Amino acid sequence: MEKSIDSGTLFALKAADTQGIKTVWDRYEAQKPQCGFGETGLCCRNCMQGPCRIDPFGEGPQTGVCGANADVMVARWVARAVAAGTASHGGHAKHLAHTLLKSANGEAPDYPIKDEAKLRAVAARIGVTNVGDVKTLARNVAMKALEEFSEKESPLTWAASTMTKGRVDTFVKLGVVPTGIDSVVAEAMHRTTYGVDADPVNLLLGAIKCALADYAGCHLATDLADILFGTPQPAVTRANLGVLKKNAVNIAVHGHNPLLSDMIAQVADDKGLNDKARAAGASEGINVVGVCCTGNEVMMRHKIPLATSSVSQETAILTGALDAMVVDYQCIMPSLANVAECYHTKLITTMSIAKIPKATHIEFQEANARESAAQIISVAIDAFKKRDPKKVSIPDVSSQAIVGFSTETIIGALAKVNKEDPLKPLIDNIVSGNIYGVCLFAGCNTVKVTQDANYVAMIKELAKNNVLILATGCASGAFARHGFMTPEATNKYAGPGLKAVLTAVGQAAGLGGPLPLVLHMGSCVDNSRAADLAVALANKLGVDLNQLPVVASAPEAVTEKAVAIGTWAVAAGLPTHLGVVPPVLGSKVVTQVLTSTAKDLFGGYFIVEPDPIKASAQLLSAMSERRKGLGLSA
Ligand code: NFS
Repeated sequence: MEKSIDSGTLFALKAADTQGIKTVWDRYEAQKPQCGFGETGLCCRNCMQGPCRIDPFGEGPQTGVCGANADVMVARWVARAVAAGTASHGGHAKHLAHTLLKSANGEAPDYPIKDEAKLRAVAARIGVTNVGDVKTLARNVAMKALEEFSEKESPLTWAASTMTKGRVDTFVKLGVVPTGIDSVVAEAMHRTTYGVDADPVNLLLGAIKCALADYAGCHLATDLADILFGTPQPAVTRANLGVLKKNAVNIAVHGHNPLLSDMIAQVADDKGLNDKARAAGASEGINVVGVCCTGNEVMMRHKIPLATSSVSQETAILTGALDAMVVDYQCIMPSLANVAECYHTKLITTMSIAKIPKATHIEFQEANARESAAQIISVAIDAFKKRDPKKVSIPDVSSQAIVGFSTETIIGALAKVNKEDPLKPLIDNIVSGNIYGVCLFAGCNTVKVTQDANYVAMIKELAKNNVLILATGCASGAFARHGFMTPEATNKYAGPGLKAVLTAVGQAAGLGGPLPLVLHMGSCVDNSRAADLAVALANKLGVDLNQLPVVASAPEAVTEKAVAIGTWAVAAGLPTHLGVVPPVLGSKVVTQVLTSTAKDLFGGYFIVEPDPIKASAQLLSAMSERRKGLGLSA
């Protein structure tokens, strides 16, 4: 199997081979064959009477020591994975909420309220009406956000106020309404520990409840990031390793929270620091690049180019030209420290909960954010002085990427076509079939398949069939690196109906050509933006989400966060494709519930299909079914 179809990645991996540096692909080989019990979800380590395992072929014991059977083991894994994902997005959101509160209280002067209009819009939506001045309003919004984390009497505001009424009613009916983000995570841990919930279906409903808290956490993170850093607007930038510069101090921001990356991006413009970089021999000054989801955050708000993402994160260091990789939390492979050790690159950790041995730890202080950022950049400049020119080899590969299509931007662009009723052009084109449906691509890159191959195969197939493509997270990284976020891609790959719509909207919006084939909506938490767009469409049409020809796909899902997002997408009513098989096949009940029963309960369901062409066909047929249901041409 090829490791990747990305020429930047392959170029860097050659350097690794030549120098004998191990990467994620080597470590994956070393793990093979991976444990069959684990692969099917039939290994339990929840207590110390274990580990217990169940033979998927029906031989040997059919329960663990406590009596938990295959269904319980697998369902517990799903619930715990969702809980971990929810804790991650929730932690990210809470961090922003604390900072917003500090900002309002004058304790974080480097984080002013940047988008007052968004603050007011969010406040109105969540029912914060005792307005006062901006600081008071921000304080009240921050307090309300922080209340979301512990158990309340009422449903989570950030879920209830952003979903359709039909969804909320369904969640109430099925008993899956979350009332606190952290409290639901705790509940998921409780019900999955030794000797609590032993009903697989009940466990899965618990997982769905937790996933809905994850949705609220994602939405909160998006809202608060927009308030503090600005709602994204379209920006033209580039993606792939070629964005690293031989004559600059190259700093990669990697991880998730814009609290760190946005501040580094801001401070990197400082004249004094750039002079310092030039004095050190970097004639082009400081060059910040992004990796993974935080790369998406600064890409859409500061046009910071994206170096790489997810599975290929080590390649940024393998160019020999990266002076510092600055990380916060999530999706950061510990192996970065070993790769960095082979070069002059400083790996800088910044968060107390995410340290890596051999990395340099510089605790990031929100109260002195600019100072912390300047300190980090200075370390990178010092590292640059130790760069070995003989080891530098940057592939001359990068693609243009037009990014930053927040919901507000998309509706703004549509308003150029119809000022009074911006959603009407979109709806009219869905009705006419010019747009057959909408597919949101999300999630990661995995070492288990050829990197990017399925993304590229699927987008060609769907775009040809006039499916409007949205993307977030590392999915958007893949599309950006391969040139799919350009008007040229629209001209080349969109079916006639889709091309006509993207061209009309692009021209009305003053772009002088079509919108890019992929509308980049941001990071993983920004899947909430895609949900907002779908909710707006459903409300406008007077239907529920489970009736819309809207689907989601994670062709290369990896993380527990992806499990959480996929699960709330299903609960939100979307047919949701996974291109890698999750460890659930050991339980017939769980497999059946996730791929079939869920459809009866929520309308959404998982489609597991590794083959990209077959997967596209299944998504198209799911859209066709929805179109028929709405009485549209299928
Ligand atoms: Ni989301 Fe995947 Fe990580 Fe972002 Fe990328 S690996 S689940 S896409 S960076 S969170």
